[in-house]
Amino acid sequence: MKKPVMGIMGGTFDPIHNGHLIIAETVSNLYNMDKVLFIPSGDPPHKQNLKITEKEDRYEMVKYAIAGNEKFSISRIELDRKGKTYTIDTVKELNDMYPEYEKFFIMGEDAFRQLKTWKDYEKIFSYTNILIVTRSFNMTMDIHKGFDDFCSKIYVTKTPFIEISSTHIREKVEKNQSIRYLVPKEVEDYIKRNKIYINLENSNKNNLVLSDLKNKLKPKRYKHVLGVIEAAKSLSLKWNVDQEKAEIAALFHDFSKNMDFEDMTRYAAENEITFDKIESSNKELMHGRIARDIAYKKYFITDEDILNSIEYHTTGRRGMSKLEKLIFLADYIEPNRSFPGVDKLRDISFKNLDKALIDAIDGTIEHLIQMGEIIHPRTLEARNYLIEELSNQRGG
Ligand code: DGI
Ligand code: FE
Ligand code: FE
Repeated sequence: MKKPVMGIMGGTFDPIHNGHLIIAETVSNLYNMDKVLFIPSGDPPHKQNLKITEKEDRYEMVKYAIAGNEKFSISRIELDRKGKTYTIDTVKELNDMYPEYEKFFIMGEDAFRQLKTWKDYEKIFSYTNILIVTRSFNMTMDIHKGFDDFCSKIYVTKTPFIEISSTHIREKVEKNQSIRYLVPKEVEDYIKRNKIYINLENSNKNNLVLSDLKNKLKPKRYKHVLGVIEAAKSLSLKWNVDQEKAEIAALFHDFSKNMDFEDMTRYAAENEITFDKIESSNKELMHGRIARDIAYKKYFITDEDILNSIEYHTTGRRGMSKLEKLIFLADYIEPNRSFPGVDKLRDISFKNLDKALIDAIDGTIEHLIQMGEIIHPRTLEARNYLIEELSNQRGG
């Protein structure tokens, strides 16, 4: 009886695209494959220097891409392997798992030409055939050269020439261009939903704000804002807060920081912003409120929670939302801050949000006392409220 046939499609799949799927479908038909196994790579030794997307995201994208094709399936063997992953380990493991199958390890021509640099490449042939996919047979005339002992294990197949590359797709997403028809719809949705390949410096919407900020702020302050965005991003992941909201609030929080006192007073008058007596004599206590107004009026940010986080980032207030807390803290612990104790506070920020916030507010208050400054009641209310809450949590 004929052995069942299996194709092995390894790859980074960052992201998987229609080119991969068309190749898999083509060879699976040509070779009467019963199964094509997609194996997203773990930590590929050949791509050490490149930044690779979180493996679980790559796994999910492949899963979505192959759903609905009963011959296609996915394996975690490389993702779950500790340390570097080598193809030799993978094909050996597959041979143990599926001894009854005739196997074809599918690879592109360029990769095949590198094969001799792979770990134990000769042994690979004892576990599987290799199936080289190429755009044109002319280019592969000499492909067996140097592989005399393994000729019978090397197959070459022409597949449709589809010029789609993962790199190209990542660039398109970064530039906010469409990737429709390049990847399956479900993969496109996954990328959008999880904001994969969007890097803040490059994404269009925030880019506009950033370039405005760069003009308005002194270089050091601009750097601070980038730091707060970074800190807000990691805190939002840790504390399950909407990452996009956190980034936007961080982006705007010090928007008016380098305005001078007269401009702030004028802006407030023109925009019907009222300040209490303590605030109206201190530009530090005004910059958050004005930044809120600019974000709302000039950049159409309407989310109340984002706007409050911008407004109250300096003093805090009673009953702060999680996002407000997070922005206050991100401002305090961002990577460019270097006051004594900042590392300890960073540590606490990822363990106990309220505790970290109290410590940060205490730090501010101590600083204000030393400077002989007036403490705004909101700063005190924020602290008292948090302490009450924390003791209620402990008591209840
Ligand atoms: O804008 P940043 O420098 O990134 O940080 P921030 O907005 O938290 O603080 C700005 C300044 O405002 C800082 O020097 C501390 C000061 N500040 C914070 N709370 C109070 C305050 N100043 C007074 N007078 N009263 C407060 O309650
Ligand atoms: Fe500020
Ligand atoms: Fe700030």
